[in-house]
Amino acid sequence: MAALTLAVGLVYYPDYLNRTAQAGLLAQLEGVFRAAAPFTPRMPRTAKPFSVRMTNCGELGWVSDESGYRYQPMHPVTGERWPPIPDILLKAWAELAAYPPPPEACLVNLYDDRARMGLHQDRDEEDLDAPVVSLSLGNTALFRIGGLERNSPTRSIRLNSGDAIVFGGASRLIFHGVDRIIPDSSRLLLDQATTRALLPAGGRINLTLRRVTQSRA
Ligand SMILES: O=C(O)CCC(=O)C(=O)O
Ligand SMILES: [Mn+2]
Repeated sequence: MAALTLAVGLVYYPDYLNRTAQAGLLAQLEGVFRAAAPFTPRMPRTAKPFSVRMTNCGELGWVSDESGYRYQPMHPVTGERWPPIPDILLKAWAELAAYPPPPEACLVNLYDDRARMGLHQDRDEEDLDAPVVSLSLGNTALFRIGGLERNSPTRSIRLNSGDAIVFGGASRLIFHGVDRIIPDSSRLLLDQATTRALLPAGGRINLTLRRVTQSRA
């Protein structure tokens, strides 16, 4: 498995999942979408809708609305508990996180080709010793990576279908975001569109695994 260290604690795994594993993961994600339909989060205070749609699996899910950002055990629209995290994702955490407590939350971000995500830090978790493990499926994202300050210098990399990236240690709180999605850069979601009606027929899916509560005394 190729691993490129981009900064201390920031490791990029190109082609972490091969095409067969990506299709297997999509099959498992279809069950997640059936149990927890994607919703449109809103910005705290302003209630402006995100361009990204989301759902979650795991004991806790990340949500955002007028009351703020938070983790909660239930879907904000249906009030149901989130479905379990698919095996392929638990295995990715076991292989890539080097952190024995299992992930509690997997945020599923759905990007259409016009969606983006502004520069931000992942800092709603209590356990900042655990890394964040992120996987990409579908169209390529131009992913911006900064430093620990909002105005630190940034660079961008392409996250392609099957790639993984891990933010841990000294890079756990780096600023990052998605500048844009490159249309028609992957066939993965198009190819399964006829057989898996619940999945998006294009765009990009990002899976972000996190430990939320403190797992060490
Ligand atoms: O879509 C991505 O690659 C990043 C998602 C992200 O940073 C987040 O959900 O916090
Ligand atoms: Mn993030």
